[in-house]
Amino acid sequence: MPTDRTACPYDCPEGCSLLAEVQDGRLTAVTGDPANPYTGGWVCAKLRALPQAVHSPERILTPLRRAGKKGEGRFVPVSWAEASEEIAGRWKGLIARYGPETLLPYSYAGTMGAVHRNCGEGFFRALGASELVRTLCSSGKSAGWQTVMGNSCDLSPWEVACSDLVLLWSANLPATRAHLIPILRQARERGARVVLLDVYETPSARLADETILVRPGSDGALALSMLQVLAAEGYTEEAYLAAHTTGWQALKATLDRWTPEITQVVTGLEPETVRALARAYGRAAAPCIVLGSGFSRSGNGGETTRAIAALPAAVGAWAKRGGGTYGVCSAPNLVDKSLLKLPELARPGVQRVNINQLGPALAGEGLRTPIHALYVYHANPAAVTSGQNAILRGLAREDLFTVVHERYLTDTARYADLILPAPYMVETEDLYTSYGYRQIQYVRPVLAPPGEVKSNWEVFVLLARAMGLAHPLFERSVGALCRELVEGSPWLTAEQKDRVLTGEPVVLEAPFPLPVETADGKIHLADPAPITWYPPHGGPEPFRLVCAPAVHTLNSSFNECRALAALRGEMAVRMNRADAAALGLTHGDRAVLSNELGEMTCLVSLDREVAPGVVVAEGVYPGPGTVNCLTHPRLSDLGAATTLNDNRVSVRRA
Ligand SMILES: Nc1nc2c(c(=O)[nH]1)N[C@H]1C(S)=C(S)[C@@H](COP(=O)(O)OP(=O)(O)OC[C@H]3O[C@@H](n4cnc5c(=O)[nH]c(N)nc54)[C@H](O)[C@@H]3O)O[C@H]1N2
Ligand SMILES: Nc1nc2c(c(=O)[nH]1)N[C@H]1C(S)=C(S)[C@@H](COP(=O)(O)OP(=O)(O)OC[C@H]3O[C@@H](n4cnc5c(=O)[nH]c(N)nc54)[C@H](O)[C@@H]3O)O[C@H]1N2
Ligand SMILES: [Mo]
Repeated sequence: MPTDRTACPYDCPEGCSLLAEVQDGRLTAVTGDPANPYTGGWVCAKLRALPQAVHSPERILTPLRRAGKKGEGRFVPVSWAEASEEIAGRWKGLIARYGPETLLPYSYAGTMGAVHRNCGEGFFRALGASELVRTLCSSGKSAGWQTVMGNSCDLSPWEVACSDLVLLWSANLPATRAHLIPILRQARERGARVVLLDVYETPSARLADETILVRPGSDGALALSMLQVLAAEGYTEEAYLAAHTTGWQALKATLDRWTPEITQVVTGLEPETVRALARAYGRAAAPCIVLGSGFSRSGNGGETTRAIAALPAAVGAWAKRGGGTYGVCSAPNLVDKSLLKLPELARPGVQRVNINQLGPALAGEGLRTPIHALYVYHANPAAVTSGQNAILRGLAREDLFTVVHERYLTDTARYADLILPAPYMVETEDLYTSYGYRQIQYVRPVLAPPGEVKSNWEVFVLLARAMGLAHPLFERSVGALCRELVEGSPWLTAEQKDRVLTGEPVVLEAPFPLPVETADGKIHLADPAPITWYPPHGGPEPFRLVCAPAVHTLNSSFNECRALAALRGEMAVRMNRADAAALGLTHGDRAVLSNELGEMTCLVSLDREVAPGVVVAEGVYPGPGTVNCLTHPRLSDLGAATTLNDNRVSVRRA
């Protein structure tokens, strides 16, 4: 069967290269492209189900205008000409009345393609719209890393095979990093020990020799305790610290505050467990921390990342093959996207709205200019963003003109005044760079878009004309933009650029040892102040709610796929068995989770061990009353990031 090259566009560190099998104009199968040495021939269940999503009868194929109440989901087809005239007319009227800041774009990562993900930023900057601060995912982790490591990259995933002690820290490989599993097996075959540090026994426990269940939000205290033991027992590499770090003496002077006995009240861990972990870390030849992001979505997520980032420096792990961290910043920006984002057009002092605070923004809280027009593209805030009830109230506002560019009727699209039909990646041209390793791939469409579907780029070109925007960006083609991005890359050789432009996936090796990319070339352990720990946001309710990724969906993507939804099953929370027993709950019962923001009813699952006092909700389900009705729009300490794992709830029988 003939196949065409394509690539996974989803927001996942794996960045898989794919082969698409097309028969009579239909996508019939998606497999892994062996030309990518990391992701090879294996592909996840989500992508195997892609043909079903692409050819689903539920797809939106024409522009639609709302015909019922907001949220009701009744729409009638209109032409692109009518839709674009209406958008331009409404926007021009609102801009004349309130100024351009009344227009708020809302996008995140439905597609990771360089052109389709980023071109809207240039478009809205050219209009002078409110700026969206896009910190929905792991910006707390990035900001904490940045203070210690600057722009340094960490390991490529295959280098984990050289480690002799792997800590899977807040990372669930079967859900989010499946191609690391065979690499971890290689490491174990060579004698490596693997320890999982999570708040519940995820499927990654099967890959580990030991599982340590930590209290959410306590990881920074745990890391500082490990540093205390390493320093007190002589496991630190003083020569490495002296040559490659600043601030070690200042940090060391604080460590007596963080003995395993003192931090036990925070971590809930036996001091001997922490001591044994620290000693194993100190004795390992090349310890590697595979760092996920769940822990960082907390009020103290940035500072916690600083504490974890200090560990490899303390033992000189970066100087050893396989030592260090994987999962924080595993690829530099291989291409410069300013071509699409047009940062030079950003108006000084323009109104900024944090992506996590859409609910408050739509209620006008803290804004100079009220938002009267919202344009949502490749994002589904009614499902994925904290503060769901406030968002739904905002979206229901009669004086808000909402346009949603989508593939099917998401929770957000239900509230649109106009819906514009969007493509799957097999119908578009784009350039993909993975954030989990150094990979770049240029992709051409393998199918014609169905109906009247238009890509993000095509819509912005159309709207630029309708709005009278004369910027030269919108005169170009996607192919020309991809070519310019590739040709401008300082990371690729001329030969690699040619290979990229023919559609081959190109994977780059990282240098060893990795350069420390800070202004002074040093790792900073006490800048601006020694690394510390402080409590997460918390709240009065007895349980801490943690949101974890589901294996069969990706955020709210793939909710459109019936087969995957069936595999994932009904909405449920996992909890600690003793906690459940104390509430009279058994496996399969229904419970109500509540706090001051909202209420959610779902199944209780007791099939996996969960740290005491924790409830875990995997996945993002459709509909109101889902988990983000319980999560606050509060921001993290560093990076103004989501704190969706830092919320308290009460639990009772339904
Ligand atoms: N199948 C699937 N794949 C995905 C996604 C998905 O939803 N499903 N999401 C995609 C996206 S957008 C991203 S950002 C990436 C990464 O997605 P992430 O959500 O960052 O997932 P992980 O890196 O696996 O880390 C999550 C783990 O952190 C744990 N955790 C939560 N709080 C704490 C804590 O305080 N301490 C500790 N030690 N652990 C904690 C959770 O229990 C969970 O097992 O994956 C991408 N890939
Ligand atoms: N409770 C809870 N909340 C979460 C998470 C969680 O695990 N649990 N995960 C968090 C994380 S890590 C992240 S990164 C965010 C993700 O938040 P989002 O980036 O909003 O991700 P998705 O839910 O995947 O929604 C993306 C939407 O884009 C659409 N789309 C895809 N491609 C295109 C395209 O080319 N054009 C257009 N116009 N639309 C397209 C898809 O159909 C889909 O509806 O959610 C966060 N929220
Ligand atoms: Mo994410």
